[in-house]
Amino acid sequence: MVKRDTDADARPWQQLAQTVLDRCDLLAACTDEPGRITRVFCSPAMTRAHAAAQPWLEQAGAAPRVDAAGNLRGSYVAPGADATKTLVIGSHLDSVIDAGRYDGALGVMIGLAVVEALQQRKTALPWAVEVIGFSDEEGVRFGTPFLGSHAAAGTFEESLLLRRDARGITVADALREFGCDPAAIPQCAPAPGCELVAYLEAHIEQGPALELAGRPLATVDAIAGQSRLAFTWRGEGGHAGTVPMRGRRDPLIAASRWALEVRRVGLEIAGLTATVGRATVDPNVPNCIARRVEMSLDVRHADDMVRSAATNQLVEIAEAMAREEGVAIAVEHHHDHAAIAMDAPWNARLTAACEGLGAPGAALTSGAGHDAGVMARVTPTAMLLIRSPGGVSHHPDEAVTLTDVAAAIAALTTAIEDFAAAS
Ligand code: HGY
Ligand code: MN
Ligand code: MN
Repeated sequence: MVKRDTDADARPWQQLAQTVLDRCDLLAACTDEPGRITRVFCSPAMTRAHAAAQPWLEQAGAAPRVDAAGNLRGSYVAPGADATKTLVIGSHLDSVIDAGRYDGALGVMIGLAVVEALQQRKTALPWAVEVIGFSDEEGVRFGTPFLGSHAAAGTFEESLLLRRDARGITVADALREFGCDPAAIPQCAPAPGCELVAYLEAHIEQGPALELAGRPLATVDAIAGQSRLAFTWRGEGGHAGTVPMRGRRDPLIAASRWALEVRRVGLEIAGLTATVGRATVDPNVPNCIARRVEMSLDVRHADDMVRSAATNQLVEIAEAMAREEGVAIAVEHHHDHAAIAMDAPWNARLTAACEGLGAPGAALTSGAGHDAGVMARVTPTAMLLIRSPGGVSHHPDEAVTLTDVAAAIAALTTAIEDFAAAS
């Protein structure tokens, strides 16, 4: 798609894109679960991913380091650039469980490719360009996402260090085991006198919109807000063969009735997504009535008021159904992230760059959360979404095309060059 007068102009972008895809394949092999891609915060697989990527950063003149929050960072300071000002381009290196190979990793590798392209083109850069592979965007291990980007943005709440994973390990201990010093997390943010000039993130769209529209790329006008909660129902349990059906206090029935309501509310409210993605049953054996059931809830909407009202409605429905079924219920609010708009001037630059590549089109609202949603609170931030063939993500079938990745590298490089020329 890199539309140029001659194919020769497209070749450098295609070569960079091929390297990006090859590197994503190598990172995919860095997994905590052989046979599928799972790479969580501060895990052995993350150590291996850092070991794989550090030489790539080194070769690009972007001195690699791992910061106190486990983020992999490489800063390229061009001759004559003011190192106190930094444009950051990146995404996350962690994954969900049984993930695809492009969610996160592609954006980090595209960031590195842009640094390489800027050097190949001998672009004069007035500021440093830093590539960041954030340590935890998905929140799989500790249930709270964006640990790495909150540290880089300076918005990390110390209480997060006390969060425990399924084995009872705290965030602080996980960082120490990973070789990081949690006490130094404040130093992940820009030092006094230093400035973040912008944050840019390339990311797969993770949905069907671009493929349906026949578009390779899109900017993002806003990232939808998201709420994550955990619901726990408790009942009496008992023997499946001796407890009469009438009068049972079965938490699995209460939870299952509620899950259907989650879908009903999600269908009724335009633009809302409401998802039960995880369910656990205790003791989870066929001849026992459930004693305890836990379900997750993920609610998203571009309008925070709508999201909050829908979340409250689903809590009230859960409580009412628990009373009807004679079981106890507890609700934990794990995470609330407000919707946030992307930077209009940067979107204009990226839109112009996409148009120059023959890839025009309106911005999309991102239902998926991103580290950009954290960075946008502290610096001008923009995203570039890349077509997801099949619209699949958080799934091994995640895909991208070489041509679209080449277009993304070209668009980001062009937009950065425009910004540098105007700086
Ligand atoms: O859940 C999300 O939106 C992102 O993939 N972490
Ligand atoms: Mn994801
Ligand atoms: Mn992602």
